[in-house]
Amino acid sequence: MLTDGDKKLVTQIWEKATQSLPEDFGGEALERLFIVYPQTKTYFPHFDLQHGSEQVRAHGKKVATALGNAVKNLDNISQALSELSNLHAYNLRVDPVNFKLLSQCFQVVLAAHLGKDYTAEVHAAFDKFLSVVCDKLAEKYR
Ligand code: ZNH
Repeated sequence: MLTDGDKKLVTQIWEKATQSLPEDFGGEALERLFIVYPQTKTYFPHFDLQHGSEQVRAHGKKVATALGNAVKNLDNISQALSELSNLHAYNLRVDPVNFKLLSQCFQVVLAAHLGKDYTAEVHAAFDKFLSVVCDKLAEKYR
């Protein structure tokens, strides 16, 4: 569970990220995902996955927007992600282990851009947040 302190840190760092990171930082996280964990590319046979791909950029934006929506609904993440959880479980059938891999990539992107602002405390809070997101996204897999 996220404490009030975690929620505050998550909200603050997300605000900083959306203000100061390149607009397509979600795409950057996806690009890392595909390079570091190439097995994840199998879910995107219909995408151009080369560096600079417009599809990856656009998809990264959707993923980042969904995360931003979860940040805005920290007291109700489950409901905020309910539709996406259905989509991933029933339509896309993404193995939930992959959610953790993408979370790692988001953390690296944030740390790389935010530098010393991405303190250990912020890292811990954001890690907790992402693991709640992963749990919620995997909730329908039963
Ligand atoms: Zn996912 C889709 C989010 C993870 C795969 N996604 C999607 C979308 C979103 C998301 C928002 C869109 C939807 C619509 O359109 O409606 N994801 C997300 C999140 C996460 C994720 C938030 C975490 C964190 N995914 C993931 C992973 C994977 C995936 C890990 C694999 C690897 N997704 C996917 C796919 C899709 C999606 C395949 C579809 C795409 C297209 O477009 O086709």
